[in-house]
Order: sequence, then C-alpha cells, then structure tokens
Amino acid sequence: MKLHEQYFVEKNKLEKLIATKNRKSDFYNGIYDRYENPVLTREHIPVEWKYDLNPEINPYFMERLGVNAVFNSGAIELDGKFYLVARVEGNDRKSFFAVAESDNGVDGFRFWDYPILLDDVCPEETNVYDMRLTKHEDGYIYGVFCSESKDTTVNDLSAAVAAAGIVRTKDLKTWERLPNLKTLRSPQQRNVVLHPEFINGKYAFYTRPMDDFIDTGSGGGVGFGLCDDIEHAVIDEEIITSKRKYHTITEAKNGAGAVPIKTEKGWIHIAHGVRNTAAGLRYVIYAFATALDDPSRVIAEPSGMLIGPRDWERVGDVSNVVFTNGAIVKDDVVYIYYASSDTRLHVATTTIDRLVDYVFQTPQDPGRSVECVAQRCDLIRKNLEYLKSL
Ligand code: M1P
Repeated sequence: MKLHEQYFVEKNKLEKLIATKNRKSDFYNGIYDRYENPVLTREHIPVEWKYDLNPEINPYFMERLGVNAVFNSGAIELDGKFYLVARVEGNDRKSFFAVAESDNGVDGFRFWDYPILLDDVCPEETNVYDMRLTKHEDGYIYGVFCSESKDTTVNDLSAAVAAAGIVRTKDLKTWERLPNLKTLRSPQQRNVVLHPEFINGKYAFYTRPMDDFIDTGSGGGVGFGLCDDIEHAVIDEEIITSKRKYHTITEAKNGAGAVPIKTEKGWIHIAHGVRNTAAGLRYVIYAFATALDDPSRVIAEPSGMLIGPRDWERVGDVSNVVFTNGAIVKDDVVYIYYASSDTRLHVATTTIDRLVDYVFQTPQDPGRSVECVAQRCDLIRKNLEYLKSL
C-alpha cells in the first residue's frame, strides 16, 4: 500500500513553515525587536509524531497523538547553533521536552527526530515542563524543570505538588537524571534556575519558594540558595533576591526565567512577574540586575515590564501571558525566547549594550501614582527644554 496522499500535504506545509523567513516587525521601543512570526508552534511538530503512517492501520490518516501547544523553551547555543528545549504539550495535557535547532535563532527551527525520553526514576511524577538550560562551569549542561505530581495528602482531585527536577547532558542527546532538588524550608518549587558559576565553591540556584501549587503564599519572590552536591541537591536557606511588591507587576508572584547573563556591570536576569486582574492572572516579563560578586544582591531594578503580551500574543490556552525560560547570547546579540499565552514561542532580540542600558538607566518604580506622574513630568520638562535649546 502507498502512503496516504495527505502525508505529503502535511509534510509540504511543515517544510514551507520551517523555510519561512522571520522578519523584525515594526514594533519599536528602542530596547528590543519583536518578530512577525513565532519561532515554534504546534504546526512545527513533525508529521511522524502525530500520525500513524501505515494506511492499513490508519486508513483515514487521522491524528493519533495530537499536539496542543509548543511554548516555554530553554535555550542554549552550542558550536554556533541555536537549540531550544521546548515544552511540547500533547492533546492529553501532558508536557514533554523536545530539541529544536536553528542556524540563526530567529527562524528555521526544526525538531530533532525524537523528543527527549527522560529516565523514569520518579514514579509519582505526572508532568514535566519549563526546562532552563545552564552551561555550568563544571562542564555539564544542566536542565532544571518543573516536576509535577499529584498531591495525595489532601482530598482534592486537582491538588498538585511542584518540585525542581534536574538532568544533565553534554550534547542534548544523552540525559542523566539526578534526584530532584530539595528545599528544606519551602514545600513547593517552580521556576528554578541553576546559576552558571560556582558561588563560594557551591552550586547556586534561583528558586521560587511556594506554599502551594498556584499560590506562592508566604514566598516573597525569587529565592537564592546554595548547595554542596548537585547529585543530591539540598538547599537549606533561601534568601529573596527580586522581591514581590504591592501594586507592581510582581504583586501576585514572580519567578526566574532565563539563566542570568553576565555583563561588565552585573548579572542580568530576565524573569516573569504576575499580577491579578478581574480577567485572571496577567504574566509579563521583567528584568533586573544583581552584583557580580554576589548574584543574590539586586543592584538595578527598572520599573515595570520589559515584555508584555501584545496583539494576538494575548490570546491562547492561558490568555494574557508572556513567559520566558531561555535566552541566548551570541556575538553580543541577545535572543530572548518568550512564549505567549501558553500556546506558541516567539523571539525578541536586543544587544548586551542595550540590555545593560535598559536595566541600569531605566528609572525605578517610585511606587505611587503621584510619584510616577512627577517622574514622568520631570522627563517631559527636560525634553521640552531640550527641544527648545536646539
Ligand atoms: O500559565 C502561565 C505560567 O504559569 C506557571 O508559572 P508560575 O509558576 O509563575 O505560576 C508555569 O506553569 C508556566 O509554565 C506557565 O506558562
């Protein structure tokens, strides 16, 4: 029997999509560029992952294992190529990881033949997602992700527990699973990121202490903790770096995103902040810097968001969300991979110089409307005076 004719149609659609050039859009803020197309979507999934190609078994060429979304992706550059470890969510709601590769970081992303099959070392684990990839100075690439299990201690069908899973690799092909991170003082963890350098000879993690699966409760923001042994990672004390604050973009919660970027002026962090609204939680991306000699100490905190959901980014499975867990720096260009509305993945590009300028020169949030207006009036007055002087 021959392959179903629709197979070729679907294959051609995929090849055309991968070959589509991605151009900068006309969005302007001087800080970063946005692009016309997402870099990864559910349409990028290989045909062989969804259909049984054997016409005897699948005469109607039906999707047997559909894919719902491709979004929050870890990112890494290796030997000049751009790699994303994407969160792929099946129609069955389970997420898994898959590597997609591109030569230029803005288009042409193609999934490898197989997704990543993790070692099944954690029988209670139901779901995995949002891997952060750290090129650590110990020589390994670490993937830290959310490992989600059912909370069997309460009588609630949807109660869950989030922990930080850890894997390591040298080539993104062979993955060694390590025991999950233990944080002695925080019952749950999500959005955990491994710092790329040793701090006082120890592994350093950005954490997100949480009392509950959704609510961070007493968790005050992005945490920071040290551990001696990555093969049995245990963090006792977590101190808070970037704090949640009342009436800001981080009021409900925040979390580390991309692995911090080392610059001459400090470590630059690209994270997410969440606030509550009548329409539900709103997720935006923000940036801050910490000191080179102490990556837990915040030294610059520009006001407000860096990236907010715009136009059609606002709509998707979980609307009004932008979220990042990966960025790549190559030849001083910074590629920030961010997902919109838990549905698809985009890229925004900037440069190290621009990012440093943004983080260190953007004024802080003064905290109250009246002071924010005064801040803006000051800018306007200086501008009008400057224009008059020309
Ligand atoms: O749905 C939005 C995001 O929600 C979670 O983020 P947080 O832990 O800060 O609430 C994550 O599950 C993330 O995957 C998701 O994009």
